Amino acid sequence: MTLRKLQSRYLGIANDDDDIAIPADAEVDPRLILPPRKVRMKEKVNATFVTLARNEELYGLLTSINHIEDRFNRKFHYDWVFFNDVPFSEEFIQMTSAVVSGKAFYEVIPKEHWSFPEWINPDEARASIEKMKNKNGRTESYRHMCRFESGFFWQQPIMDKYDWYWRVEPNIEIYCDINYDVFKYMQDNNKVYGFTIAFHEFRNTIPTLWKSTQEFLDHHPEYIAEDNLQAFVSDNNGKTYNTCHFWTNFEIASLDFWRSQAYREYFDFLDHKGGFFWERWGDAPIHSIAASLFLQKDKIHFFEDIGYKHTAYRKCPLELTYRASHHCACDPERDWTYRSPCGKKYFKAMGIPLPQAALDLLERDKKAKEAKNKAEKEAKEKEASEKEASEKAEKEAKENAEKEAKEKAE
Ligand SMILES: Nc1nc2c(ncn2[C@@H]2O[C@H](COP(=O)(O)OP(=O)(O)OP(=O)(O)O)[C@@H](O)[C@H]2O)c(=O)[nH]1
Ligand SMILES: [Mg+2]
Repeated sequence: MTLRKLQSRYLGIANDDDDIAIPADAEVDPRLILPPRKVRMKEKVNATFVTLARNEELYGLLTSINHIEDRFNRKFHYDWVFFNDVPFSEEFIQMTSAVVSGKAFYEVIPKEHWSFPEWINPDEARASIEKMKNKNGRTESYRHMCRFESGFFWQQPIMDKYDWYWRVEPNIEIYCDINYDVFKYMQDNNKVYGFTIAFHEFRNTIPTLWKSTQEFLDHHPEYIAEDNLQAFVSDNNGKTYNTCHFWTNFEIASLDFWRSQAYREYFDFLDHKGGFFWERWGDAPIHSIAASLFLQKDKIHFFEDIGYKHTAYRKCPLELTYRASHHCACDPERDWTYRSPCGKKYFKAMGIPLPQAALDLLERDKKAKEAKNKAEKEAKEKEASEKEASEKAEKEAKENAEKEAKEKAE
C-alpha cells in the first residue's frame, strides 16, 4: 500500500506529489491521513462556510458541522463564519471552533440589519405578523432572518474577504463523501449559484412578490439576462410566479452575485415594499427569482452528487456505483429531488432530460401508486360483495324464521 493509494481510496484525493510507501505492517488509520499541506493550500479559493444560528441551536449545529467536516472540509480546511443577532455564548464558541478545521469567526449582526427599517411602523408590522401567525407567517424574528439572508449577510464586513460561500443550517446531514473542492469547481466552471433541492413556496406568504419584481424589472429591463432560467419560476412566460424556488438552507454560491448592482437594487426595491413584514417574503424565493432572471441559466448548478438532508427532505444520489464509491449513507428510494415538481421543472427549464435513474424512480412510484389504487379498489369491492352476501344471508334467515313461525302457528 502507498500513501497515494490510501488517500485516493479513503479521501478521494488524487495526489500528484511524490508517493510514499507505507510498510505492510504499519498500523495506519487511513482516516487520519490528510493530503499534504501544499496540495491543499495551492488549490484553495476564497471561500467560507456561513451559518446564522441561535445559541440554543448549538447541538443541532454540531451535527451539521461534523457532517460537513467528515465528508468534505477536513480535506480542505475552509473557514466558517457564524452570525447571530445576540452574542454567541462561550460554550457555542468553544464547541464549534473545536470542530471547524478552518478558522472560525463569530459575528453579531448590527441592529440596523435585524430590526424594522424606518419605513415600517413596528406596531402595525407586529399586528400584521400576529394575524399571519397561523398561516405560515411565522414569527417576528423569522422575518428579520429572511431579510438578513436576503440582503445583509453578504454585506457584513467579515464576508468581504471571500468570493464564495456555502450556507449551512443546524441539523443537516451530508450523506456522501465529497472528494473535490466544490468552491473551486464553481469558480473553474463559471458557475454562480449552486443548489440541491427545489421546492414550492406557500403562496399566501408572497402574494405581491412577483408584482413587485415585475415593477422593478419595468424600471430595469437591462438586468434580465439572455438565456435565463425564467421557465423555472414562471409557467407563463413571466406573467405569474409558480412559487418554485431553490431551497436556500443549502447554497454554494458567489458572493459577487449578491454584491452586483442588479441584486443590490432589486433587494433594496423589495425591502422598501415592506414585503418581509406585511407579507412573509422568504430569502429562498427572492434568491431564486434573482438567480433565475439575472443569470444565464448555465451559471446555475445543480449538485446532483451531494447527498443532503434538511428536515424531512433529502437528496440522495441515485446511481449505485456512485453511492458505493462515495460511501453514501442514504436510501435512494427516499430521494425527494426528482419527485419535487419544482425539481422536475428545473430540468425542463434547463432543457435537459431527467437522468435515467430518476425516470426509473418515477416509474416505480407510478407503478406503486397504481398497485395501491388497485388494491384499494379490490378491497372496497370485496367489502361491498361481503356486505351484500351477509345482507342476503340475513334476509334469507329472517324469511326462513318467519316462514317457520308461520308454519308452526298453522
Ligand atoms: N441567530 C438567530 N438565528 C436564527 C433565528 N431564526 C432563524 N435563525 C437561523 O436561520 C436559519 C433559518 O431558520 P429556520 O428556522 O431553519 O427556517 P427555515 O429553514 O425556513 O425553516 P425550517 O424549514 O423549519 O428549517 C437557521 O440557520 C436558523 O438557525 C433567530 O431568531 N436568531
Ligand atoms: Mg431550516
